[in-house]
Amino acid sequence: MQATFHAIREPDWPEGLVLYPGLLTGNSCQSLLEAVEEALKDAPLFVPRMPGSGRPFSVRMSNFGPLGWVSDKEKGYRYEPLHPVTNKPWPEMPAILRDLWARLVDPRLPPEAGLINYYAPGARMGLHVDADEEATDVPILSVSLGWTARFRIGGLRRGGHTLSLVLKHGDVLIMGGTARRCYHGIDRIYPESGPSLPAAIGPGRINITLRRVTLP
Ligand code: MD6
Ligand code: FE
Repeated sequence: MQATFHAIREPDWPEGLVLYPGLLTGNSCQSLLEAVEEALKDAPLFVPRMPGSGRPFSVRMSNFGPLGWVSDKEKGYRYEPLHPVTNKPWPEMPAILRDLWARLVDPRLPPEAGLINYYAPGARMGLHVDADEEATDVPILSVSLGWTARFRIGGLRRGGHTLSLVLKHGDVLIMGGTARRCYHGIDRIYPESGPSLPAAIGPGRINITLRRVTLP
């Protein structure tokens, strides 16, 4: 797993933002994509919707772990123990993700949600802050797979200075400290810029974010 265990932090990045380029080897990425493919058989991708307007996200989602992030028109952003369509518990968190979290975030406080985002060609994600967790100070760990994305991150308020980062297949990004509370999103994904996802998923990008939701 640690082919290039090299943490990047830059002076102009928000404090607590750390990138590990290519931390997951090709084999780990392949096993993880197989685990995603298996999980999606049981917990298919759903279309999240904006609270109030009911406008669909362009990204489709599923989750690993005891809690999953969901959003719909009526009840908005929240964590739920059951899939919104199948009403079944989410698939178990793969060991590879639990191990990554134990190494990079906290070996004593396991992640409860592993949000799977699937970006088909053209999908993007608007600037947002992840604030639906009680454990607001625990870092979020993100893994990118498939096509490359341009990730944008700003400050604590909307409308300020932002910078962009390229996230590739096998990259791991940690958002802790100040970065945990910064606006961020995905501007775009670059077609054919990385390994193909399994045919059962489709072309594009998978991002998995591991989150601690409840306080111990
Ligand atoms: C994505 N990531 O990479 C979207 N959030 O597709 C996120 O929204 C994100 O990468 C919190 C922490 C890390 C992230
Ligand atoms: Fe986020």
